[in-house]
Amino acid sequence: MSEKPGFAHVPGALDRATQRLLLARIRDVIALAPLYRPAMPRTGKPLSVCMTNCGPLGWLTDKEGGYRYTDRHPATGRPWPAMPPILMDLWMQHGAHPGPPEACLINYYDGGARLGSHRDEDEQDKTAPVVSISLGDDAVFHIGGLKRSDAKSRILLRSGDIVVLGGAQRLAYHGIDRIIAGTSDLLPEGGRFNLTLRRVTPFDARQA
Ligand code: MD6
Ligand code: FE
Repeated sequence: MSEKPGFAHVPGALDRATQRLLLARIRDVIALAPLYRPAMPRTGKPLSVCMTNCGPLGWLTDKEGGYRYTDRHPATGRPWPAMPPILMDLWMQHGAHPGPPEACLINYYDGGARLGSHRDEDEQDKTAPVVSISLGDDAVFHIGGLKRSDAKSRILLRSGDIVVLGGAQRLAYHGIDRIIAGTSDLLPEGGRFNLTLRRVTPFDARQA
């Protein structure tokens, strides 16, 4: 937990058996919706992170269309695979939001990958938190404030950790400085998965 309201870091939220189970579900998703390398808007510069999604919506970026949510995998043209029940459960436990998650963005980092400082702001409904789960090698995560120039603090995210960005921190700048290769044996191939659960459209409890 932390001094920043709306930000939570839960070290060791998932035990090793749960991490293995979740990893198997992520492998199932990737078998249907392969990891691909997205590109930055306008410049088309490739990201160092590979991505895919599950759930009714998925986040993507490419040169022509920029940052957005779509209902289909950009390479296969098929709908994103269903969200595994274990991810719905983790959203309920850590997200504390009445509506179900609509997207799970799956990021894969090899030893050299990083993710520049950004805000998650492509969701229409910003009242819902973003819940993040780490699997595999340790990562150096930074979190600042609502302005890019705000001071940043750094925390080590380890396999099984959960981070929640909600409330006043929902739109805080954050990113991954680097992966520390060889710090986990969960993934035989090495590297790190990060799963982020998101609510995209406003949830109307009266329709539930
Ligand atoms: C990562 N995480 O851990 C990148 N976004 O690889 C994020 O970008 C993130 O951890 C929104 C909320 C929590 C996060
Ligand atoms: Fe993010």
